[in-house]
Amino acid sequence: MRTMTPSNIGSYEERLKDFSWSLSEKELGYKAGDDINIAWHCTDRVCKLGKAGKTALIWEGLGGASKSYTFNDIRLASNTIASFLQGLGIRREERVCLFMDRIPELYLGFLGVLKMGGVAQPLFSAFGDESLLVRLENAQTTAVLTTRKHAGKVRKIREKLPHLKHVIVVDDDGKKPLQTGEVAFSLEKAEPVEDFKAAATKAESPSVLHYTSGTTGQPKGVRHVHYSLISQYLTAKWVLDLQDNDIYWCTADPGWVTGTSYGIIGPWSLGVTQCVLDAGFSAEAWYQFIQKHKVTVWYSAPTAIRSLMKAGEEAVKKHDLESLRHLASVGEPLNAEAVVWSQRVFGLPFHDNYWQTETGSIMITNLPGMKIKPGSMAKPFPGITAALLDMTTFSPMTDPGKVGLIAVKPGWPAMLRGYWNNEEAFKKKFRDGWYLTGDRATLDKDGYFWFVGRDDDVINTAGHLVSPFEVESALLEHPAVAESGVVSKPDEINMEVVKAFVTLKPGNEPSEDLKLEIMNFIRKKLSPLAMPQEIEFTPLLPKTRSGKIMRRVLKAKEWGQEIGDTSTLEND
Ligand code: 6R9
Repeated sequence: MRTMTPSNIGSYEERLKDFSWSLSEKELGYKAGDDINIAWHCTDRVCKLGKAGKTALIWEGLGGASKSYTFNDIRLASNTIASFLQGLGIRREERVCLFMDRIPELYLGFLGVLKMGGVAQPLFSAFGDESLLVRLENAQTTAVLTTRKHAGKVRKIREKLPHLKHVIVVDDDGKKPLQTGEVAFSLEKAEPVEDFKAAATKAESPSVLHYTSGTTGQPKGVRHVHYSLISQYLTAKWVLDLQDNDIYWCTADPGWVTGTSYGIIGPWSLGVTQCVLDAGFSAEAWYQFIQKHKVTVWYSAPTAIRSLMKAGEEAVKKHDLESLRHLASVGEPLNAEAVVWSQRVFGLPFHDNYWQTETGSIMITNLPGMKIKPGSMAKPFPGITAALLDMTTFSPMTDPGKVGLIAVKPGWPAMLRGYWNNEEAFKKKFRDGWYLTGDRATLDKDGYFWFVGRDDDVINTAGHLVSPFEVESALLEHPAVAESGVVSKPDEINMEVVKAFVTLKPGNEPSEDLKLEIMNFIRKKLSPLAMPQEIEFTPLLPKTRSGKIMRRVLKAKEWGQEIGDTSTLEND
């Protein structure tokens, strides 16, 4: 039997009443003007609070390799890495890229960079040399921390990167000589640095540089500062409900903002134990992992949840997942069907929450204790003023069901401070005192937000706006459908009509009959205007590395257009 603990947030309404971010500042022992260093907070401070011997990280790699670190271990490791980087002559605010698989050094290196005042630039290790080049060039990166497995890609582009002074290989085995400008570092062999004075960074000192998933246009470097901790700490505490005894698992790679804000900073600043599984997706392996480590809080994404649904209920039943007590999801709209499914098979709903690389922390969310309306993102986090703006006048509106632009009042601690080297793109994100997310939604009479689509994904058929999410969610309810991507295709009369790309669950074969059956099934759920004119079965949908369906790629095909930047495409 599951034991239910009272949630950290208690009552949402009560918290709204007198909310101030100073609550988070106080809990973190921070006052305006003080030094604030994320890495110090995640390690030294947690140790000072008496958790030095508590497990911080349980790591598992491919083939069963595993390691475990206490908070004192991660304090020492981040000291040692920080001191090594300083010793190389790397200075504060210089960009240091982390380019490796999800091995412990990625997490410890991230903290090490922040501790010495550098700007951490985590990138997906699966990136090819071209994708890497664009981002290192743009950020004028000084150093890259990598492994033997990925160093070859850095070598290929090294000559094109005059700013790149140091390539640090963290798992050198001495077998193959390193090249000029490359240096070996080993956490195991290095003398642990007991005392390292964390850089005296201030609230506005730069901390993390994340390149956006780039579902549209060129990837942009999103600049964050150390003060973001104030948001990340409290959202991790209230939305993820992280408590002292939790074993937390965030399935995101730190190449994606979810993997840093809530895969490093949030949980560790709270002194919570987290697990990392450095392996690709497999339902069996994931359930095994939860069972083995008795994971209590699980933060994942719709793409993974849909894959679990595809794998079926039998896989769930084979495992003891009773340790789970709270589930959350981010990255894409979470289909109502996925929430209903998770409630049925795990006995717990996934709590959807909405935010962006740019927002740095969770904005709109299903908080513990709040009524869940499956398919809705629910309400703004306390301290977040989110609204829907009219698409032509840009003034806030509350008419239930009317599609508007999701906007947020600037000023929350984790807000981006700019795009790297791209002031113009940054300016475009603001209008009439609002930060524009580039997404659209509707509000219902209870003030719940319902996601419609990204600005460029919404379909305009004969003047009617169709939400790709709504069509995709209807499709997902059909038992044969695993996933779908819905886009517009050109049409002489209606300008645009709806087309659905569909992948099938195992045991289903594409056929004209199945298409008809699916059409008839969704006809009952959708308005006639939202009905796809065409369904195309496809074995695979194009996705970003963070698991988002790249509708832009599907759409370009329909419109005979250039696909544009595909550096974040997962299956390239
Ligand atoms: C954290 C993250 C941001 C974009 C965002 C929106 C989509 C994220 C969502 C969601 C509907 C949710 N998105 N969460 N859409 N419901 N719960 O994902 O950052 O990679 O920058 O993506 O993802 O379109 O604008 P990022």
